[in-house]
Amino acid sequence: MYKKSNTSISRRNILKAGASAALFSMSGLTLFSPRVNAATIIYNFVAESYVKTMVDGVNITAWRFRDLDGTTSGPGDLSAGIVAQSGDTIVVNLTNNLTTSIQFDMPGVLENQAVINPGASITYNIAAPEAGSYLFRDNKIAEFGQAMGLIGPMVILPSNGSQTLYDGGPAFDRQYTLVLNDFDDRLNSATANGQSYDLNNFEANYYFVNGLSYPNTSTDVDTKIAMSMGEDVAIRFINGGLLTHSMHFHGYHVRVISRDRVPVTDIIDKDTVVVNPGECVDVILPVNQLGKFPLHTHYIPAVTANGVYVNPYGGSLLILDAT
Ligand SMILES: [Cu+2]
Repeated sequence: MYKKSNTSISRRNILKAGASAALFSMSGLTLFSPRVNAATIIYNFVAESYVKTMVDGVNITAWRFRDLDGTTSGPGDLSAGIVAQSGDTIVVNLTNNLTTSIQFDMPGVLENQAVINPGASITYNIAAPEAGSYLFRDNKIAEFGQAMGLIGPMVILPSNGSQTLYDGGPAFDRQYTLVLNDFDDRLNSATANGQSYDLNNFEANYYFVNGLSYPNTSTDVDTKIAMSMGEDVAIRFINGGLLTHSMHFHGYHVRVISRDRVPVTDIIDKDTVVVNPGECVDVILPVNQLGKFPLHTHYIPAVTANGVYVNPYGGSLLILDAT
């Protein structure tokens, strides 16, 4: 993939996957209207088991957070996501519909919370923190819930309504949120069958951006990075998985603005950005040429789907499309 050219992404491949839902954008990430006054925003989430169809047609039992209100779903194939302004009050009503207990967790915001037993609900009143990108997840058995898919993004915009990555931070013309994670289908199968699985044996074979694998990443409006010449595009990488991904840009260089909301002071132009497990990395991509280029992890197994490489389908690879 390192030298892959845009011409190898065929029009046929791009079109055949069809259109996917765009609820994170539709719900307000890209359409977010800045407010002068703080608001209270209510999210009604469940944690549940479901069957997720992989890009190669294989069905896998997974876990997810799902927004019961539907219209406020997560980006791409993720079914829960939070968007608010700093200073808002975020109310999360979370019901655990799994048969095992969970522990809701937002690193840096909401930690060491009470366990939610099967069938139980807990309401969290969260003061929306400083602007930036955040991960929420299950932390009951560290990493296990994440490996099953219990993750979601939270995007906090500045309280002053400015279209910047943080208060006083760099402005952007449009923004995308890319949540990274990975499945080891043996772990999913064991869990579905009520068996335990040793995370030391975790070896992923399906890889996702916003819950999608290539080529479905290239037709989803939340996940395909559509850009216009001259824009500064903000990309928020949120790694909800167990693997480190070095996200590699073809065609462009980006500036790393912050890691876990800590501004990066020594900003240089890079074509590869490391995103560690649990980490949120915000970058700005200045669009200085037209064309279609891939953005993919340099952890090469992760551009496959159960060992199959890119054609006809793959993993954590998406398309940058500047028109
Ligand atoms: Cu490449």
